[in-house]
Amino acid sequence: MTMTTTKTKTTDNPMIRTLTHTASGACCQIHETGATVLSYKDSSTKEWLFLSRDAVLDGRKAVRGGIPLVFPIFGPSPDGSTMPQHGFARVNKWTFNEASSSATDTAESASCIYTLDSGTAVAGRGTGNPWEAGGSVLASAQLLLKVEIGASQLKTTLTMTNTGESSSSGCFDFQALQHTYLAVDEHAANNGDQCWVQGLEGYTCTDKVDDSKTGAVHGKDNIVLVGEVDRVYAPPNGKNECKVKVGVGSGRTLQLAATAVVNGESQPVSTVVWNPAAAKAAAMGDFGSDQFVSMICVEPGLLSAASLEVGQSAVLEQTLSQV
Ligand code: TA6
Repeated sequence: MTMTTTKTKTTDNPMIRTLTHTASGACCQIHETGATVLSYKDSSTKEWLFLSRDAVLDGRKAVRGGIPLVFPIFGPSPDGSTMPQHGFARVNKWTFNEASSSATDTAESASCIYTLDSGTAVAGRGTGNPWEAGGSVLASAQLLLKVEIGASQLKTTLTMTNTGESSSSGCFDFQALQHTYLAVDEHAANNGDQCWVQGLEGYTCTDKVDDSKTGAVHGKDNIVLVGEVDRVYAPPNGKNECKVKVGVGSGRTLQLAATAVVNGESQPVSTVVWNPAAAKAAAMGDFGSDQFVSMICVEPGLLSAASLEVGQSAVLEQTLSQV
């Protein structure tokens, strides 16, 4: 692997690159599988992201932690399709863009770019869907992730472009989400005073653990983690941007802001809050069974119906910052 000009360097694992912001010392690590940001350490070397101690980092499966990218489906595939849960973006090797003109290292930030062309995706396309390799209806997209870091900010911008030839493939429907795993200090995920989500007032909840709570409109109270939590919060009409504060232990608070634009038009961003709790953590081979107390997933996504015509693009941008 040649040294690049983007202040990135490979680590012991050649699939992982380190991006450094020279001016502040902040740095992040990115795995080529799924262009998954594994780690972001701010200028004080504080780690903001959670990565399971049992995460698989040899490219065989999606990374359990960091910021896996979910595309073109969120959740299990619809009937008839065999595409794995959360789609193919996070399970394929993305290309680091060596010559990327945006690879910069200035006083404010450092950045780099990874890309994936759906036609080169060898995993996770499944059958019975427009992404099926050699299928009759072939959708094609270029995915581009720009990772930008500063002293105490991590921005991940996912751009999705319909690269189909109008003759061979047309419009496709999609969902996209940044499956962000935040680290929680002092094993405090189940301590509502230390770990919480604030800012989803007026959002409508879909509760995948307790269906009786589905449809409720969230009030002013903080969302806290009691047992397994797996909820999708859809914004009220007119509130497209996601902007939440997250308590991450030790009295620290992060802000997570996210926007979505499809073909130039702002779209509503839903927010997923997830913690597997003990039983589900133990059932996942790549999740340290006692580590559920050290993480909270807060995941901004474009989950309402969206589609791209040939040549159109969508952008899902997430910014994590210190409050
Ligand atoms: O984060 C929300 C969610 O959809 C949960 O339902 C849970 O399945 C989680 O994603 C992890 O999914 P994964 O396919 O990465 O094991």
